[in-house]
Parts: sequence; C-alpha cells; structure tokens
Amino acid sequence: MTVATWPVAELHVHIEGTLETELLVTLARRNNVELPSYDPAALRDLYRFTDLQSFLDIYYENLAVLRTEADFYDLGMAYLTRASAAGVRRAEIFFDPQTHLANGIPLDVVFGGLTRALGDARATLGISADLILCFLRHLGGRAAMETLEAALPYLDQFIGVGLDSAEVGFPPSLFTEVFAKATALGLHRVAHAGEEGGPDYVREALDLLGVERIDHGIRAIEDHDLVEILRKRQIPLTVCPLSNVCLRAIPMLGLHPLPAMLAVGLLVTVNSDDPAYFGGYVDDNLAALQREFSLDHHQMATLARNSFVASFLPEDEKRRHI
Ligand code: ES4
Ligand code: ZN
Repeated sequence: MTVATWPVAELHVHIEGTLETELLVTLARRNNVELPSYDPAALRDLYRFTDLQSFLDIYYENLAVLRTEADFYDLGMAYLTRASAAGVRRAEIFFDPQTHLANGIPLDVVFGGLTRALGDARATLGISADLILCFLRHLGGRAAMETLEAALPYLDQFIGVGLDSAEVGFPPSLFTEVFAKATALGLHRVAHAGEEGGPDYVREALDLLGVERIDHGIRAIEDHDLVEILRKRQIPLTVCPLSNVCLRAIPMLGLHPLPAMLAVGLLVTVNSDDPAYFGGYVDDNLAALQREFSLDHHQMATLARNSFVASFLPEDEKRRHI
C-alpha cells in the first residue's frame, strides 16, 4: 500500500540536524574543514548511536563546517525544500546559536543566512516558517541568559525559545530566569523534556518554565497524574519516533508509546528531530508509524490536525489548515 503524504506542521526539527552528509562534504571543501572522510556514504556509516550523548558528540563536531551566511542559507533552504516535499506547510525550526558562537561565528551570520532562507522558501515553495532559538542546557543558565541578551537585536527574527542538548543532570530549574525573561519579551516557550530524563523533567518544564509545548515527552507516560495534567491542558508533545529508536530511548519502533499516547487523548504530533542523522524526514516518520502500528485514516488525520493545532500560527491561519 502506498502511503499518502499528509499536509503537516513540523514543530520539532533542529536545523543543524538537517545537515545531510552530501552538504556536509560540500561545506567542508568550501571552508577547508577537515572531515574523517569526504565520502557521504562513509560518513553516514559512522552514525551509530547508543544514546543521546553519543549522537550529540558527532553532531556538534560536524557543525564546524558552517562558517558563512551562505552556508546557513544553503542549510535552511535544503531543509525547507525537502520538508516541502514531505508535506510540511508550516515549520517551527530550532537553531543552536551557542554552538556557532563557540565556533567563532557571529549571530549576524547565523540569523542572516537562516532568515533569508525562510523568506525565499515562503516565496518559492509557499511554506511558512519561523525560528525558535534554543539554549544548550549543558552550558547552564547564565550562558543561556547571555545568549538571549545577545539575541535581543534580532527579536523580530525568532518567535520563541527552547531548551535542548544533554538532558539528564541539566534540569529545567537551571533555566527559570532566562525563561521568565523570554516570557516578558513576549516569546513562545518550549523545552525538550522526558526524552532521556524522567517525568519530573516534564513537570519542571511546565511548572518552572511555563512552556507551551514539550519536545519529546515520551517518558511522561510513566506518570499517570502527569498524563492527566497534559491531557486536560492539551499541552502538545512533539514526538520524534525515529529519533527515539536511533538514540535508544525506545528499544524498537513497535514498543513506541505514541499509539498509547494518542489513545488516551494527549495532543501528540510527529516530527523528525534531526532527520539527516535518524533516517528520515517527517513523512518517513509518519510512514514508519503507519506501517508499524497499522494506523488508520482517522489516526493519521488526527496526527496531521494536531500538528497545526499545536503550532504557533495565529488562530485564523491555523484554521485554514484544519
Ligand atoms: C537533539 Cl534528539 C536531541 N535531543 C536533545 N537535544 C538535541 N539537539 C539536537 N538534537
Ligand atoms: Zn530535538
């Protein structure tokens, strides 16, 4: 049976995680950056992950190839072109400015390239996209605050803030101040929680950071009272099934809690996370789920609808999609 491409919003994708090995090689050659190999397939063969950290180590290393405004433009455009083919009509895209700052790349270069790509993609592909600035939790709360302050001149170029990178040992409580400031600035707030960390990370993200969505949140299912809170408040969970299998948050796709989460009435969406590393874009994630769990038309339609409901589009624009 062929699998239909559903029009969706993608709410959990790291632009740095869309760097395919072909573009990685192109940028490495363009910028004279050394790689372990210049064969895209051989580089992909090195992607064998045992947990989140084993992925992050390679992911951060590869980002040394991003140097110029044109590099960030090419990265953004490549994702938006592929996402458009995957049925994505709206993308809320994470980026990690601290990684690039540490590599000596000014914010102006990062925003310049990404924002230009988003504008061109809207004009040529008809795709609506915005940026969400993520803080790297392993660098702590003070560094996050400094990053937000440095990004103030670019406030019109991102719609919200998020929290990503290594989860366990870096709880949401470290970031209350910077999220309070983001709230005061009128920014949206999301956080990775309950990917490798337990349900308490999800509770803290809700209670201390005031997040509007939880990224991943799969381990919330272990806490019945928390599930009730998420269900009653219809807090969206941006779930990434292929990512969870690749990073062994879940032993195999057949054991993924997504069908159970849907069944109890949680506002679940399907997303790609880092598609260049985890074996697929949002259409691939949806197709894998449909195949594995024999999801019916109603369940697929619910997932597609949920993605727009959970988006930060203005209500009138949301309604055009659902
Ligand atoms: C990430 Cl899968 C995942 N989890 C946490 N942080 C991340 N950054 C990029 N991908
Ligand atoms: Zn993520």
